[in-house]
Amino acid sequence: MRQYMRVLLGLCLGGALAFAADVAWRPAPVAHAAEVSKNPAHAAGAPSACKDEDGDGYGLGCALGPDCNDWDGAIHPGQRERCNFRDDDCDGAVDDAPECRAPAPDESRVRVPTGAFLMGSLPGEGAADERPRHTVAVGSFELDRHEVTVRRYRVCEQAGACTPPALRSSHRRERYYDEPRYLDYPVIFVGWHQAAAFCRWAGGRLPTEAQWEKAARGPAPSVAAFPWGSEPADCSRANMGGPGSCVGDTDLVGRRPLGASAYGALDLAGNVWEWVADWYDPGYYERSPAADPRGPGAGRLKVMRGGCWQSGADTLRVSCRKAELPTAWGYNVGFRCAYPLSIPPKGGIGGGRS
Ligand SMILES: [Ca+2]
Ligand SMILES: [Ca+2]
Ligand SMILES: [Ca+2]
Ligand SMILES: [Ca+2]
Repeated sequence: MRQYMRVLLGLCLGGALAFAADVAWRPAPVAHAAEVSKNPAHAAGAPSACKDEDGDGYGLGCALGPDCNDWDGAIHPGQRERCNFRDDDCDGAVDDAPECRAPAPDESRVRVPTGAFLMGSLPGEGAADERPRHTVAVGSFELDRHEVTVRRYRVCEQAGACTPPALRSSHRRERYYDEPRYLDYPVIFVGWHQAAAFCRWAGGRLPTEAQWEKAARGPAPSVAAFPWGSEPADCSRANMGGPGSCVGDTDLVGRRPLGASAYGALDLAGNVWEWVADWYDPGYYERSPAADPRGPGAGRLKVMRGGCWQSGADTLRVSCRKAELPTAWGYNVGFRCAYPLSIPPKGGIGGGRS
């Protein structure tokens, strides 16, 4: 399993390996085609073996039908939906029973005050490009509380300031970008330049790596591994993957208040990877400025942060770095924006929790 995750996700690896890993996750249509062709039910003449890893009767080629989570026998089609931040009945929607209510997402921002934080990882933690751990001073800024949603991105597109996503589906949903029920889900299939264009239109810019990691880690002396602290990652805090997979796709932004960072930002870990402004340099922390670093002046790969709905806990750590070509896009990649401080904060805008 660990090998599988490494190949698929590029677990906090250096640039070259992470780039190689990108091939496995970037093109959704190819991934779909591969899944379909592996399913004996769709392959004429193939033997009809039932591959049911968790023994609930559902799986590839099984008479009852496919399983959306073959690690967990309590999750399968026909199961009753429970309020557990997972898709128990495999209909592609999480906690969709009427009694499972999620907070209504909004376009509010959190405020991250001026101050130092501890960026990166100690020897023995994470990947080499996360080291050394170093103190970074970051000036105040605001950050979108949520990942940029389909709803917000569509307004930008309609205004003529954004170009459409490369694909209008999601990993498991044929219709996504044009489907009203997913308006408050994160926009996906957008490259770095599209993300940057949206943030300019919205009056901000992509956060720097340091801004993103500070918003996730909180002020010094915090060294917590996750935005919510040091408690283990699970579906109540992050839409994650691996054996504890929650959704197997994107989810409503802000569904998991327990995953809030010290400043109140949600879904920094999991759901979708988030483009940040910086070029990638695996050795940057050795020589980066101590105040408001903005990354190398040039490069080939851009950084993304936070892991996604496919990621295991190691990749959800706040210090994990992933690098991709700026032209890359994926069913698991989105972004959020940073803004200069609005003075004074008004209405629902600008109200950080701390
Ligand atoms: Ca199964
Ligand atoms: Ca199952
Ligand atoms: Ca559920
Ligand atoms: Ca469901």
